[in-house]
Amino acid sequence: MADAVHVGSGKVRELYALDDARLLLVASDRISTFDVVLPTEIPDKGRVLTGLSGFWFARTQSVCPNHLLALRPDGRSTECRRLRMLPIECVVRGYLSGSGWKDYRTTGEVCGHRLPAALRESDRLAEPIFTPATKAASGHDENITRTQAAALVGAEQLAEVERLSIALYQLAADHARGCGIIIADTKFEFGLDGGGRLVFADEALTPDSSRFWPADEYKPGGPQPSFDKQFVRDFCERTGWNKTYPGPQLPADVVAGTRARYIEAFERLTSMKFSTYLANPTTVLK
Ligand code: Q0N
Repeated sequence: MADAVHVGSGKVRELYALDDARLLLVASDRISTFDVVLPTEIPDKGRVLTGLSGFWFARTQSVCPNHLLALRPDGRSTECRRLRMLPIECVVRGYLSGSGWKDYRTTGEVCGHRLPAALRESDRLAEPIFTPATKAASGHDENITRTQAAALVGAEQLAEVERLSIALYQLAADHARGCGIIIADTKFEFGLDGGGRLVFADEALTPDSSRFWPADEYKPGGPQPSFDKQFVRDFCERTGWNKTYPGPQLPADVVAGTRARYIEAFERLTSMKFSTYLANPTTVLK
């Protein structure tokens, strides 16, 4: 890290340049809810998400090349290839939730996909749909149609990231379902390497980039509990917090319960003990 140059910040991650060709992505233990980063951290959250991303990158190589070069021994830092990122977020939805549900309710469509009438909140879709978004000036993601996305990246490029996104989602959602986790939706980012080839980048199918739901509690017709953040959300609702900065501090039992849920997601999906990952992060790549 001595000569890594800080080049960017997300809400809960930091990006450093190692050299012209490589970046270091560092996942913190910060947690956000209702779009606000809370003052209390969840110990090991960044390691869980880094390990899960590594797991999915290793298991989706046959679908799409990715940016991962190495996981560092700290378990929270990923060395990756430096790419030219596409200016769209590649969202795939297998279930109707969040902004997808909101848009469907008001227009009957999501990003130009006309859906059947009378769907309920959290219903499973007959087929997963590709629903791209852009980073709006506000920092908030804004859903766009595939026609608008094609204007940003080109029709050919868009068709290819749509095909890859759906294939990645289907592979992961099928695996997760066998582990008792519904991946309701997820957001992918792609970049281009020096040869103009598409590369799967950023984080891969983590609870921060996706909606994870416990399958045994799935009940369409309303919002679903979050696999990872539900204790935090419930606590925040109980405090009467108005969901603007700053957020409340979390009590120890909420921190411990939330940490346990992240680790449970890791262990269910990877079928590996989290302690094995901590002892040697590269084990998740095998
Ligand atoms: C990159 N972002 C958006 C970390 C995540 N492999 C790459 N090459 C070039 N640029 C990026 C990547 C990746 N991944 C991705 N920004 C730059 C998300 N960031 C926000 C800050 O924290």
